[in-house]
Amino acid sequence: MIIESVEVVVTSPGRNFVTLLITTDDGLTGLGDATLNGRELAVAAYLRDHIAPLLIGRDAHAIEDTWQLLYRGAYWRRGPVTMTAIAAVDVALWDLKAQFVRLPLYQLLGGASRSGLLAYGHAGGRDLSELYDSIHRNLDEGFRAVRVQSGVPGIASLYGVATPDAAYEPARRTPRPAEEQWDSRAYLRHLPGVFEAVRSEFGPELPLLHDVHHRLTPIEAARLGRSLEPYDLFWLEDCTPAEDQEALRLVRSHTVIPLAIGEVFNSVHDYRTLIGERLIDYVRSSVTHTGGITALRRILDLAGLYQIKSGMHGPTDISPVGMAAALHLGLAIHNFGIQEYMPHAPVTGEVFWPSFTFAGGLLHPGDQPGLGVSINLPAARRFPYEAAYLPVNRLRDGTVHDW
Ligand code: KDG
Ligand code: MG
Repeated sequence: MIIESVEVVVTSPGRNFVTLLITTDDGLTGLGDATLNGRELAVAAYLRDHIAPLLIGRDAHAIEDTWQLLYRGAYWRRGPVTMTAIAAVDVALWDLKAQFVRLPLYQLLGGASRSGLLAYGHAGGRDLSELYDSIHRNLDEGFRAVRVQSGVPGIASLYGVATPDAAYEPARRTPRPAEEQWDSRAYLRHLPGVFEAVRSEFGPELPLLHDVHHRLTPIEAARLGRSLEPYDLFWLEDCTPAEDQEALRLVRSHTVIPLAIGEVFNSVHDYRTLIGERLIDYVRSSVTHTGGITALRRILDLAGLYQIKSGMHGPTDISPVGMAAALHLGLAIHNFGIQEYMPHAPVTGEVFWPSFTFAGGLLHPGDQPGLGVSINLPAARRFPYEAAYLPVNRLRDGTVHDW
């Protein structure tokens, strides 16, 4: 199975996506997701200019060798652009191999370890009434676990909080990043009351999650974790800036709330302290941003030795191709925890045709050969790239803060 052509497709049905297509002399085409939110064109150029020429003529079956060639061979290692590009190649090659043997990809990863993947949806509201409505909508859609994000009095716009009339999408198609506000003291005062109210409204069973989005100092995060303990959260996510692995030692020593981290990581080395010292409970990395199935499987195997589970990142900036890859891997591994699932806008379905399903709160990758996703290229051309940025945060005095 020799690689004959490599194409990078940048398309924007509802939001920007970068997709890699690798076609072989057998006439098979494998797909990989290369979408890096707000920095899409950097990965597209990396793939087109620096990786595609190296792939032509190579054996598409040589997945591990190709991964090592792209990782070690660049000399410059790691980083989100590089690792997203490598991930796209890796996933496209897994897709090809599975299509070649006419099996759904999860069969090549060891077969199914469960009948479906527990998914969590996103609920958010500016106040309790909007939040309750949003949680009810998630339950009506079939979710059996819900992430809860709330407005905070005095903060005008906040990560994860939508208005009821519009679907939430943090990357906005504006020439410059939108500015949001942050106030840790106001947030720390308000949030425990929100979870107290949600628990008493929805009862003890429903798994509830929360994303702090990297905004607190370690001691603030420790205090938040303690104050949320009575409400039995499934996890507290990204409570401190993720790259500071040692910060979690302090948080861990003060609270027993389960911790999840890693959506901005791109390498096993980002996790060595966190996993080795059991400072987290869930690995948030996606296949798309962490070097593909080959690399994320290594991280999750290491995590499994420490009873740490997967909690793969699954917002809309993971394309349907990236989501399918996550589901095949999640179905096969032993230490699956939960899968984030933020369904794409209906218009995204004009370009990407996935075969994964969501029923009874569980996702399943389906049983088509390969990843089970195809791309409609004429439709993709109808949605040209539009610049979009994630917001930035400022404190009340104008200081830039982690978003
Ligand atoms: O690209 C950034 C988003 O994917 C991120 O803000 C979403 O934090 C996120 C989550 O948990 O889904
Ligand atoms: Mg997050």
